[in-house]
Amino acid sequence: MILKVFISIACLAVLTYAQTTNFVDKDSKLVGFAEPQWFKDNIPFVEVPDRQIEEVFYYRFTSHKRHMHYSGAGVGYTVTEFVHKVFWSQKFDTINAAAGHHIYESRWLRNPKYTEDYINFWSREGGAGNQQYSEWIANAAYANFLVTGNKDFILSQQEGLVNNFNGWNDRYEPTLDMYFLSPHDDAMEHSASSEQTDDPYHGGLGYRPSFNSEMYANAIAISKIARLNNDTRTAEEFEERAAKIRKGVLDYLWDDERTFFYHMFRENNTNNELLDTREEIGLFPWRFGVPDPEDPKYARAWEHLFDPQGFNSTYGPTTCEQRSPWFDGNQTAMCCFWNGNSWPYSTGHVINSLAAQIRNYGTTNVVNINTFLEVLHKYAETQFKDGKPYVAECHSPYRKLWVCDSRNGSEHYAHSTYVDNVLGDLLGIIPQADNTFLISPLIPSNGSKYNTTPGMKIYLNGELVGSQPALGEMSITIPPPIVDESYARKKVENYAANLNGFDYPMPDASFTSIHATVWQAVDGRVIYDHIPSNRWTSFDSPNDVDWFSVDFGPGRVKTIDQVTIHVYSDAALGNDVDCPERVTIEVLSASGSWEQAQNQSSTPSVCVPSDILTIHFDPVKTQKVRISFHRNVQENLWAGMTEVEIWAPWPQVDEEGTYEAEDGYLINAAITASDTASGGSYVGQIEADDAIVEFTGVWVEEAKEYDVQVYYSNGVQQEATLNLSINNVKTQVATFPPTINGWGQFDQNTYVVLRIPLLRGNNAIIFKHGDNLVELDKIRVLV
Ligand SMILES: [Ca+2]
Ligand SMILES: [Ca+2]
Repeated sequence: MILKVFISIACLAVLTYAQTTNFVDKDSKLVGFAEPQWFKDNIPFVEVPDRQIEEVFYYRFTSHKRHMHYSGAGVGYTVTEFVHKVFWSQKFDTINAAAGHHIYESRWLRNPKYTEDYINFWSREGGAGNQQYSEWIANAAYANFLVTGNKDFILSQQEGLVNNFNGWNDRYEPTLDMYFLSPHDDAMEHSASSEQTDDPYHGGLGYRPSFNSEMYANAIAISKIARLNNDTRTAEEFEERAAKIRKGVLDYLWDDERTFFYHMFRENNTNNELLDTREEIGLFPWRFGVPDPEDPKYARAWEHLFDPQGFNSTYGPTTCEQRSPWFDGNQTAMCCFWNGNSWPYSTGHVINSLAAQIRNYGTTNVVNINTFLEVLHKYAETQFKDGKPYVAECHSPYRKLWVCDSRNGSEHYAHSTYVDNVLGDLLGIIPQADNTFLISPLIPSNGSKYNTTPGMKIYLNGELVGSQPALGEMSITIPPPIVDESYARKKVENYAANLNGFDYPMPDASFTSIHATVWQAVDGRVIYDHIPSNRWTSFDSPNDVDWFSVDFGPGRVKTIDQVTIHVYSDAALGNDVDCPERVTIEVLSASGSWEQAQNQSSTPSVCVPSDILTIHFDPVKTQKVRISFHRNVQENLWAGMTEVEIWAPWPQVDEEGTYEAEDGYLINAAITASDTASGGSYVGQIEADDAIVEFTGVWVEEAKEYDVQVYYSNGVQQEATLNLSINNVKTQVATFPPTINGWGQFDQNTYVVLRIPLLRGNNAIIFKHGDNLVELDKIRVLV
């Protein structure tokens, strides 16, 4: 194979929509894709002779996109695991179990906002969700920095990442220098290490090679970030912590006789005996650099990956070795058996580890480029269903069958790495902290393509900048990253999104099909599939024109100039929803009547099914927007959309540093109109114990303490308090004396000043219910 690397495409270190070098016919790779332009704007394009590896590569960007979840103005994007909310998910429907996988996949997208919003979420807003399951978020955040080169951003995340790390302190055993948790909390319910306990679903507490390697990697990442921050004290502290964890794993979890890393029970195990079964998690440590490269004994573990009695099966590694009495290769339960099934979550890790073995430890009698390709190919081949690329929760090791594959639930499941296996492992793009581009492909040296001489060539923005006759490691100097300093600052946000499914922004429609809901059109998810379903449609409506409206909230008037519709169509499937004939926008005027928005035009001019339709109009101030869908009556088709977005400047305030309470993320608190309130409304009824008013996206350039004015009312002659959480890092209690004007009344002189430590970038200031009642109008950060 001749390898050409197209730097402007492959090296996303350049945070700009730079000139690109095009060898790949992009359109041919995107046939049948919804929103093809998004992929052209965001993904690297590759060609791989292995058809399945390539098909799954492009598919996995579509599956990732389905799970990119716009979570609210000021928050931006998070990533979900399931296509719909599940009861055990945490804030903004997130689950941290695969957050590391999500970031490793997402780091290859050209627009850095998606990944940086998500990292910022975990480091400042995730809260208790950060310790719901084992995680390698700090490691992944640093890996993202290596791709983007955005140093300011990663430095700003240090305190939050340290806070997350310390959130695990109560699960650290100092006599062993290792962390413990149950298999369940390591994302593995029924498994060889849990079936042997009194609680086969969760399993007992234990020391696991997976989680401890992840915590080692998190500590290393924090130490590297601290070094970049010139914070020697933190760097040394985390280097020391990392060294201890690593020693713990090597001293206690490795078995010289059985040549593998094992789970070790914490309870009733005075002799520190290791599990009787090899589990796939024992192959995770290599990708995180835990085994000692000087000691050849560790490489023997790889023999078990290729052993038919070990992990080797038709559709990828089994979750535990097949010779184990706990192994079950014929599991048919839809959920939660990790004692046999092939599991993308683990396979992605194992392929990362296999590539790390070849690059950092060396080839062995069983590990080489050819066996690496076999394992990667098998992983790609596994990700098909009915002849099309597909991923769900778990796959049979022997049969062409997705075992855990719930309808309208685990389709396109976002719980694993694959894109990173292709770009980072197979093609060997190894992002560097400095301005070099390092590539070290794991590709056999044969084949021909591109009408050129054999070997490896690197093109940078159209120019040949590196060439060598054979495949192998190659490094070139690249220009420094062009980082838009203000990029991550929230300047334009979507005012329509409401992932809670209640209160404001509130959707409504003149008619809604029984197969759809209005809420799914504002839930931040863009999913064009028939199943999983995520849409509003007017299917079966008796009307020729149906409207869909979005109400920002009582008194909450915003200046807007566009509406973006993600057009749903199932006409190609023989169903009856397709592009409307025409879409018009009306806005609610100050006098309460509906008026046409002025000078409406659409991009594109003609609606394209399963794509974006944007309606532009003259800027107008309104509290409520109505979209009229003129359906295609002639062909008897109805209208539909998977999402509507109203992007507009954010925040809309007169003074720099001001954020309206009604613009925040609210739980059990009510937006209320008031003539005296800033922005036309305030937030009251902060009464329930779980009530929160979160000011999102509060931007400061510099990490330090700020005076923050909080404009409020307290209508009774009694002091009130609210409990503050600042970025989930710091907490304090704020006291609000009675106000003279009474409830719902505000003025420029009635505020308290809080001294609040803020971090560089987007901050989350969360007010929670305290004693008595307070109504909040706005805050102003004095810069
Ligand atoms: Ca949606
Ligand atoms: Ca207000």
